[in-house]
Amino acid sequence: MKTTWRLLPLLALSAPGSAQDPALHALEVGSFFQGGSQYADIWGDGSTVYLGHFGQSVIDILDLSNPANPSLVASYSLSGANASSSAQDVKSGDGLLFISSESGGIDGVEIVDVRTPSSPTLLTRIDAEPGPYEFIHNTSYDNGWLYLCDSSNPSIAIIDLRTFDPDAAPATLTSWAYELTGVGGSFVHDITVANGRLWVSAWDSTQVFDISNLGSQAPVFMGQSLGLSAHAVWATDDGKFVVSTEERGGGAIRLYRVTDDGSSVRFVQRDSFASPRSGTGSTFSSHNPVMVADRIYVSNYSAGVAVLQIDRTSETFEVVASYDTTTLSPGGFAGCWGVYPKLGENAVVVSDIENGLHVLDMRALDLTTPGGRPTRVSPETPYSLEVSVTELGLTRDDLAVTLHARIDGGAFTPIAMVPVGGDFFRADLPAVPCAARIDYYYTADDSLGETFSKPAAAPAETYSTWATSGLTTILYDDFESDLGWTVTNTSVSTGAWVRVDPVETAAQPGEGAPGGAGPFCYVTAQGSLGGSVGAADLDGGPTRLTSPALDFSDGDGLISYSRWLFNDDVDTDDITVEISNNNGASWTTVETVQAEAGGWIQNRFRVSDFVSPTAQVLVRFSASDQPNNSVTEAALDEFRAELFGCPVVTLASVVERNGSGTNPLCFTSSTVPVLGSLWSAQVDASVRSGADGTWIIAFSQPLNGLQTPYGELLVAFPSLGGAPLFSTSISSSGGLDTHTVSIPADPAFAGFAGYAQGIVSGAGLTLCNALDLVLGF
Ligand SMILES: [Ca+2]
Ligand SMILES: [Ca+2]
Ligand SMILES: [Ca+2]
Ligand SMILES: [Ca+2]
Repeated sequence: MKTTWRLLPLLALSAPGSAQDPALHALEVGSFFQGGSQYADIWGDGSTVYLGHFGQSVIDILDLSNPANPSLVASYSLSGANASSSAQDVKSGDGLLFISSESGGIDGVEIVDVRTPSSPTLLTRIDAEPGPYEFIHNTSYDNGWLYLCDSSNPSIAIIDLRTFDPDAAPATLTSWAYELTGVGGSFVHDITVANGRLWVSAWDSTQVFDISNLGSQAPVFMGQSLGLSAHAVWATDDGKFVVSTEERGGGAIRLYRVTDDGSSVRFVQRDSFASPRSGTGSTFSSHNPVMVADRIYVSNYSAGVAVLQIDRTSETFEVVASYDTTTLSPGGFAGCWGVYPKLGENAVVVSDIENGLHVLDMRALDLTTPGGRPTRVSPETPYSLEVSVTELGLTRDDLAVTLHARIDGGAFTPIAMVPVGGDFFRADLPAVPCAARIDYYYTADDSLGETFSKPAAAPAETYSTWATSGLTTILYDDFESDLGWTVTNTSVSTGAWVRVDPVETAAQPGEGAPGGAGPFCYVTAQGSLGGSVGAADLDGGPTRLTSPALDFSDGDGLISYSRWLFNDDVDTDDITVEISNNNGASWTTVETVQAEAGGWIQNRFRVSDFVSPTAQVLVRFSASDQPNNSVTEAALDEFRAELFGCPVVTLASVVERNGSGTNPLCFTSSTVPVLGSLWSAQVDASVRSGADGTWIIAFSQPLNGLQTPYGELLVAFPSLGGAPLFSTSISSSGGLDTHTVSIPADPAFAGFAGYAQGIVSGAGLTLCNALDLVLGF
């Protein structure tokens, strides 16, 4: 059964028993299948597709001028020494087709002239035998250089084809310009070229060599990261991000950020994607990636093809499109073998072992936030956000780019974004009170009404920011020293949390999370140099790592950390993150992390979203391999607990005070002294016969209990310790006199206290009650 996202209701009616995932932003527009064959790798050039056969020495050459109707123009069969090989991997360039012919015994590469695709002609056989190149499983061709990797030896051969003339080609080639040996400890499975670097999947590691001066200088090793069945590798054009697929039970695709100083390359793993999390079309492994800009098209056997987009802000990736090519259930080498997206988003070609070529329309709108995303925004202030919406074959509707925001978990409000030039659109997040949380996401429609979101899984996933005028650190721990964390273990045979400068294994990071100054972090048992991946992983559990007490008695705040989970068989092993506000008497779950193949991922949350802030907040991290049947590694670094900086808002107030109660109540106010306002108060002259004036006097100190001939004095004259603040007077005719006082607009006066007393004069004085004032908002 084939279906698409546009037919989702039909799928829902007919889905029982199907093992095919619903499609996401993908529509099958064409296909090609001839019975009696199994298919393998796929490549393309212009409007030509090369489709390899698995277990046969045949390459189908198809014309894709009409993506809806791929037509077979030729089938090229290897002959002679390669006639019984498996022509399963294929690359092309400069009118040449490079066919790897891996089989048991006679192997090599054929260079085929495909300048006229309908009449492929053998030019040259690269005879890789005898010699170190027993099995050529893959090639890579770049700028006249052909790279061969040997899937039975840790070696790479590089052949100079810069002057190769298809009109005067040699029948055989038996020498190479460069030979790399000892590339990893087992064999080399795949190679790609980007940014002057050769990226190598050496099965036990992903390695990189400098090939920027290949004309005059042999490749130079620059760095590596350990892997577990590292199968295929691809780098972004700028060489800043690299993905590696691992072909094994639970095989995943890993994302690395790499730093390249020209002489060495350092890998930091930032994310991973294990395709079983995609749903019904789960698979035993990822397979082959191909990148276009920051989009990774990756085949995943029985889960079909997925497109992951790198988010450079968080250095993570997410699934933005997918198409399941098979109804087969998980179970080994079945389903989607390869994908080639470089013929255009409207004709992404995908090979499926059992059912051949699928042509997919994967045109899209590409939403990114190159300006970043704020951790915090100022309270009571709108915050301007920008999103970039790039057209990948579709036409953007400029009137349908929307920011969706909600405050403290309420309903999402759509806010229209306005174009501000280029592909950018802008809108303001709403002004919110201090300590509020804003969740938000973006959507953009194409001209036909299909909606694309960022994050892609919105609104189930959103971005968050918090309103605060500052953050005060309660605890920052990069684990370079012991700041009082405790470890407790239940049924742990190996793999208890330990704070170390970690030794890299294929499952455990070799250094702490990005951001810290030093290398230390917590891991589940230290690895040993050269040790096996399972020698010092977690067995049993949980092992629990609990923070020291975090004092949130001054209010709400944020907790953030970077965590790592590797679980080779993608079972229920996890890290559970919990928070307590009663010193550990009870716990509330913050997140449960599963199905990761490593990567430093940062999480940040607001304390009050889980518990009321107190002086006894604890956070704990529990990791398990339970039952003990997996290579499981957890790690923790860059822990931070921070208080919101919310200014105390002082409200203006007036409180009546009358000492011993002997004075008449003749001084009142119905307003409060708000900064920047006119405060008004009334003095009632009728309490004294013959009154001719009313007064208000105000000092910085109150006074109680001093009786005078005029009544009880309730404010402190300077001789009694107070400072004069203001006084007013009105000539009275004996009624109720209204006095007004201008209150400064300066916020520095917020909280300022004054003590005022009313007085009626006329042949003597009558002291009224006092009013105690606090200036404020
Ligand atoms: Ca650290
Ligand atoms: Ca370990
Ligand atoms: Ca284990
Ligand atoms: Ca397990």
